[in-house]
Amino acid sequence: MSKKKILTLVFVREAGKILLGFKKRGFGAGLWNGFGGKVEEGETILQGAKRELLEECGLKAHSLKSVGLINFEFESDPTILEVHIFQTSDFSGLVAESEEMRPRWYSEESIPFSQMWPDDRLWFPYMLKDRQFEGYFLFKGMDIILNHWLKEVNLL
Ligand code: 6U4
Ligand code: NA
Ligand code: NA
Repeated sequence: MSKKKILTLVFVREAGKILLGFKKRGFGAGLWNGFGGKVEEGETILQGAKRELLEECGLKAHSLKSVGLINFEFESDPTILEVHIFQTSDFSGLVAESEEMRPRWYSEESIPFSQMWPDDRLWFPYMLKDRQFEGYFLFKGMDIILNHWLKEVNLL
């Protein structure tokens, strides 16, 4: 039996720029990514996504658009990570560093893929074109993709 962990990942975009956070600790430390984490008991996926965004970078999203849904599996680990990816340009607040993340705006033309999860360079093109996708990645360690698929779909 494989267990599932439900996770969120939120990208804030404005005027050709995208907000990324440098993860300072925990899973994926040392990499740039969107903001997110585990959905907690008693909250919806959207509530979890908004909560993590606020906790990690100080911004309040008023609405979120679904971008993608990826299942990640790691060789020799039965846990599947189900990551729900969103984007928003509908937010308020001031960007603030947190214990977990050091935020920074990047131009969409200079996204630091060499310091991000290796799957990101494969699916970011969908997100940047406002297309929705579903996918699956099987990792060996944190660096090697053994298998994957990605396809464009319509999410709610
Ligand atoms: P704790 O420390 O337990 O509070 P929490 O913030 O709940 O952690 P965290 O930070 O471990 O959760 O969540 C992992 C984050 O990394 C989620 O936003 C999903 C994201 N993530 C995991 N694997 C990824 C991958 N291969 N590519 C990617 N993002 C990934 O782009
Ligand atoms: Na997190
Ligand atoms: Na969390």
